[in-house]
Amino acid sequence: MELVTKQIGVLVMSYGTPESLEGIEAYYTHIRRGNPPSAEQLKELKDRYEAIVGGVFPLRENTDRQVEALEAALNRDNADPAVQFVCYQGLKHAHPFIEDGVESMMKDGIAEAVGIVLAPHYSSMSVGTYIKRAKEKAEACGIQMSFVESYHLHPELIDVLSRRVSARLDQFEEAGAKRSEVRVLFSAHSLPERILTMGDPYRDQLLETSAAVAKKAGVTSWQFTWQSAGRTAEPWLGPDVLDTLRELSKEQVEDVLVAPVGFVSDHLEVLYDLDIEAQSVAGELDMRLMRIESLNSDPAYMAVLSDVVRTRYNQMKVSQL
Ligand code: FEC
Repeated sequence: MELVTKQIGVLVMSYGTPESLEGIEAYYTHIRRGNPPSAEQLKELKDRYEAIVGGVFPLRENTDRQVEALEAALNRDNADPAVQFVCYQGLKHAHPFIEDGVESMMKDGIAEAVGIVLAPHYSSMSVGTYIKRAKEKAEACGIQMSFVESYHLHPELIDVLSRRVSARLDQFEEAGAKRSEVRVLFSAHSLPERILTMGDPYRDQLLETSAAVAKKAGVTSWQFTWQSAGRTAEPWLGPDVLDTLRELSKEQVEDVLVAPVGFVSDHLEVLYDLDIEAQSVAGELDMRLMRIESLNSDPAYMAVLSDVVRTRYNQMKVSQL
């Protein structure tokens, strides 16, 4: 058997979450670009974390599992026995930071790498900022790194999301609802409205994913809505999911399925903003609300990531010829 002659680094980037309740202040300060939150803001965020799972931070474990599963998938799918993929974690707002992941690569002697974010849609305010930081650090470390910018229409992503939607629609049917009368709400993290004047592809990519999933799952009654808008003075993209629920109630819609296609893990924005906050508004409106299961480390999602990383690596090799 041929020996591995080259290790390719894969920087797997994710949002990051605190390690404990005590770590929330530093985390929140980092999100706010070094400005500490007020006591009131801090308490409000702590309360949300405590509400989801008694102070446990599921995003950390989910990201750990995703990184491990991606490395296994990459090396299983890889046809070149001389190449081995090694994954490094790089978080946006927590340890190990993006820069730490790149530095670990350098210490391990990695010369070539691919970077990918655990978020399928590109915005200069989301994925773009991860890439900028990784690129700067990779240049300083002498690592040649190229990046996957988005994978929002990957056929296997559309496939696995549409299966998730269909599975929940089956449950609505079992509970006595008419499949065609369930309103499917595709959702994603809101961003400041100014991205629209910047020619940012974020909204269009999200609409494309939603339309493709709806088509594949045979859903005709759907719409897109935003969620989890930041608490800042400037306007954020809307309508927000809570307002959308109130509007749907006026239209006499009784059954709603939320598909947060902008997220790939169970974390605060799903487990609190949808499962607690939106669920409570739905309860007040006498609506039945369900959510599709998150992808987490589903092998189908790992296959999507493995495919786009290997494709990017092959393109990088070709450009070197
Ligand atoms: O479970 C967890 O611990 C972390 C959940 C979490 C995810 C997440 C994903 C995204 N965010 C995006 C943009 C922004 C912008 C601001 C902002 C603020 C917060 C705050 C918390 C938070 N985000 Fe987040 N985000 C998560 C958590 N996010 C907590 C601070 C309190 C609050 O506003 O709720 C505003 C920053 C500012 O103040 O200027 C902008 C985007 C995503 C999805 C893409 C990605 O994963 O990177 C975009 C998960």
